[in-house]
Amino acid sequence: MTTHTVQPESILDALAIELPSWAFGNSGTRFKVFGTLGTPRTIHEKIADAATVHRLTGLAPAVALHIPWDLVDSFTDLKAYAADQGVRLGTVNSNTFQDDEYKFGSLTHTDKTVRQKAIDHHIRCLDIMTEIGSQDLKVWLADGTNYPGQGDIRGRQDRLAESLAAIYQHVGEGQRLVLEYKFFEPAFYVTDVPDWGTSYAHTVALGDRAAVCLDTGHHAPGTNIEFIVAQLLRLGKLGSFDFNSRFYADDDLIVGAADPFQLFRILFEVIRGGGLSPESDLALMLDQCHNVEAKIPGQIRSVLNVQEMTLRAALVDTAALTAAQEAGDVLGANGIFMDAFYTDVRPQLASWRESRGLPADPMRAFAESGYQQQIETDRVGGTQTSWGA
Ligand code: PSV
Ligand code: MN
Ligand code: MN
Repeated sequence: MTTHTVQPESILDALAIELPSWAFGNSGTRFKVFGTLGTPRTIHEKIADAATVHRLTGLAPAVALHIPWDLVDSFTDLKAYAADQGVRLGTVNSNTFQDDEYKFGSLTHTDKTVRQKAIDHHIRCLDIMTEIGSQDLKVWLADGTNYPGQGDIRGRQDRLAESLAAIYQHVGEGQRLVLEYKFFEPAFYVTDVPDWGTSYAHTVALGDRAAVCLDTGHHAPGTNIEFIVAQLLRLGKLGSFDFNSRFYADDDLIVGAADPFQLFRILFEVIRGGGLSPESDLALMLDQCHNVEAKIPGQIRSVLNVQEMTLRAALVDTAALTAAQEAGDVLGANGIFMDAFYTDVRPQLASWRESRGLPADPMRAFAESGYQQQIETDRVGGTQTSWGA
């Protein structure tokens, strides 16, 4: 049995959380998308906002792109722009859910021309990744059906496997395809990649350059997510996380807001399974939208929540825990676990920040920086970006 124990300080130094470009754009529900003063009009402005989060927290060195939302003429120039801002370009998210042709599916579609269009889109994303030096192609599919009998469940899996294999041939050295699952929405009956088992089966069939992406908001209520984390890490197939939190469905709220204890339990298994050790290539990312709250502080709060629960999880006395578990001391073991969860690490994190030249209180530092007022003055005219555009 391999148990990974870590020094809390080294974990803090290693923690890096990618920010999604779309978190800085407007977002909402099907009822309303509210515009906000200062919202980025371009990917450059999104990157500038993401870099601000990193400058104040030291936690967010990369920005994930969504193609075609973040398409530019020159990705080489965009890479240089990001570097100037102090961040790098990270995961590339594909998008096969917005074109009319995809009404009945993309990689699973019965029409070969539609499947080929979706495959070609992913190959284009891989080319962009090569240009910007990005590791992960994240594939989330909206494919599925709404009514029993509407589609051939099995045939759709076969076509999915074939399409993924065609994309996988183009995954270069140092690159990975991470396949994200989600139990429902937009499809309400069958979703073609609904759960970790399906994602696991497809990524095992593809090979070593494919792994599972676990989005914390993509499970049925009551699902034990930390169990899935433990299992996928054991199997060497947990590629990446999309962090967010939810009360009901795929709410995309601030990670750790709805259930900090769940986040703690997940991060405990991440550490336990070696996901934060130096040799791990597990990628941590946020996948959130800020519909009513301020976006940049929303992202700052999110990465701080992940950091806080990571440190608490690292504080679990694993030697004492193992001893209690092996002695059958149920309440003792649970008590050791809970002691770490209830530890207030905020003063320790403030000192960690100060020792690295970061503001002790990043939320406050942002509020006092004048950045928000500046972007509200500067960003007039043009079209504000939003989820889906
Ligand atoms: C849709 O559910 C979704 O939120 C997935 O989680 C993707 O990661 C994200 O959109 C971006 O495509
Ligand atoms: Mn996601
Ligand atoms: Mn989602």
